[in-house]
Amino acid sequence: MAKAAVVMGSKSDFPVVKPAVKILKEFGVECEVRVISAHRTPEEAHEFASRAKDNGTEVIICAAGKAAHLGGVIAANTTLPVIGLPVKTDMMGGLDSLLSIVQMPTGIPVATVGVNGGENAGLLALQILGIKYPEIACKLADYKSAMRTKINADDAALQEELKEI
Ligand code: RP5
Repeated sequence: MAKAAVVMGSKSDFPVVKPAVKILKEFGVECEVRVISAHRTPEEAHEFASRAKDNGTEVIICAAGKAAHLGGVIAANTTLPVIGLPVKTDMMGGLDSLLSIVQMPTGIPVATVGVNGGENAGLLALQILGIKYPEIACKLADYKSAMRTKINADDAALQEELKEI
């Protein structure tokens, strides 16, 4: 069974993280979900990242806000792919989180999704897992096909509405 980890810097990040956990579970992925802070629990962050691969984890999502260093600290201590999920903030709308996560130094990449992009973080993790697990790749193809059907239906409905203007 595919295994992902989803880590957040604070329990207050959970509403943003939830869509990632939900879609990973919908696709049948085992999901370890933790609160670990780069700044407030640095030892736990180091230990978690160092052991993740040996624990069977294959991809890690890290959500954090403000001076959002969690993804970088986790990525510094593992060779697993790390996906950064910036959390919206009151002060800068999440631009602070986004830049803190995405602007990594050469050598320690963190693949970063948009601010509050929980579902996209989950989908990116699934796409990474889909390289190894054909059943996940197959479900992703179905997911895309459902999106296409919906957008085509929206377009058809819009064309009807436009006739009445
Ligand atoms: C970050 O600080 C967390 O990821 C969270 O987004 C932000 C605020 O944390 P709390 O003050 O709500 O615990 O480390």
